[in-house]
Amino acid sequence: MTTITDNQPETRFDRGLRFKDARLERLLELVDGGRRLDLEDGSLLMETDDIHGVCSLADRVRRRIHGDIAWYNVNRHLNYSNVCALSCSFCAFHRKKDEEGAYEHSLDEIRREAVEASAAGATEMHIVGGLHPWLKFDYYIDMLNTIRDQAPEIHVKAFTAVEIVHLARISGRGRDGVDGIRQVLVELRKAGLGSLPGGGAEVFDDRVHDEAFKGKIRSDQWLDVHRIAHELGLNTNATMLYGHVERPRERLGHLELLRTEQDRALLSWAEAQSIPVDDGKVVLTGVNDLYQKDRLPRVGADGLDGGYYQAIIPLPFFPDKSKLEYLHGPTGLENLRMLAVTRLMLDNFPHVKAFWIMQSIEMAEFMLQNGADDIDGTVVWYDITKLNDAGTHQEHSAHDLHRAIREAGFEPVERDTLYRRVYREGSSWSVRD
Ligand code: V47
Repeated sequence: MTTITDNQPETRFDRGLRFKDARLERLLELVDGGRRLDLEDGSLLMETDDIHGVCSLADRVRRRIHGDIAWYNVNRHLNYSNVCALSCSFCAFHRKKDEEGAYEHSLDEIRREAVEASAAGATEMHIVGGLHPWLKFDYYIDMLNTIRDQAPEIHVKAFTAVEIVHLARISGRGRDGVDGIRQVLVELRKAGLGSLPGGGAEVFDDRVHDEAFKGKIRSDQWLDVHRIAHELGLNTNATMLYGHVERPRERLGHLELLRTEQDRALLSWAEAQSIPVDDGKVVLTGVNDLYQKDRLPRVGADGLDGGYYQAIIPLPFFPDKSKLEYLHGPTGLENLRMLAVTRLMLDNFPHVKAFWIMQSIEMAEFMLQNGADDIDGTVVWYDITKLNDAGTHQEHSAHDLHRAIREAGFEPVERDTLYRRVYREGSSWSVRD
């Protein structure tokens, strides 16, 4: 039994939690009662000195949903081109067409990448790039067809919302309208698109938009793309890029918008699956709740049964070589707090991912104990950010990921993109429900 001595600060050892900041006790009650935290609660989580308390709350929720499991996948990221019509001030990845270092992958290179990924037993290719001013829509369709021809077993998670809007424009399917977006998504899905990654969301706020990524789509269009993808049965992810010019309240506003969107997405999804809904909401209650056998969102021949956000990935800003290089970027503690706050505010997102490429593997391990349940995958190639002067080759083997997850005290579970368990013998694998 633990005893509290007189010279300790006011603390409570209630259900194993000890808070230096007694204001967090009210949040413990809310969290334990499955009640939603509001923006004021969020502000408290962002400002309290008791980061340990915030992390303990997040860990509690994470364990309720995922128990002692932590997820990873065997994947490959592919950044097909860094040529971009935009010049966002936070971004060090983009190049103009004739600038030194500009590149675009040919279809042959993409074919080779798919063959290698398949031989290595990858279950997913995560594909994103800049808004290339000259590549035609056919290039993107051919890219998907090529991958499907070479590696039909691989799930292609590709194109951020801003790329989808760009494709709607260049394909002539519609300038900015939702009809063009829908048509493009339908065509991409036919060619093999399996889901959308969460990139490009940055911070859903007009002030921040105009200061750090003017020219990019605003939040309404980003959310439109994901909403339409959900309506078409595709699952998607979401991100938040923090630690640059945004304020804590703007981060919370971003999370709140995502939470509202996910409420709506889950409700429509549950209705489409004939899943009974209590009190007009779908609640995450237990380990892998959305994926229980009788509730499994089966992916049919044309992938019609998804339709919600799977994971949120908080992304820490890397200032190096960007126009915002004068900023220092978030500290490790800020990253930890943001991850935990994300877990606590997004009570309707099944997964919170600590992307090891941007957090470091050591920090991702630590984050598993503080709200995260996923660390992304083997990655192999990554060009958008480079931690500690890494090159484009940034890889951890499945063995490394296992070790990291075990070190953090969790059981590693390999998943596919839709969070189904993967059973593997070497490079052969299958998913079972
Ligand atoms: O969209 C760009 C961000 C994102 C910088 O969906 C930067 O599973 C920090 O979205 N500093 C790409 N971030 C990464 C991404 C992602 C990663 C892992 C998994 C998933 C998923 C999605 O990186 C971009 C942008 O928001 N980014 N430049 C920078 N200087």
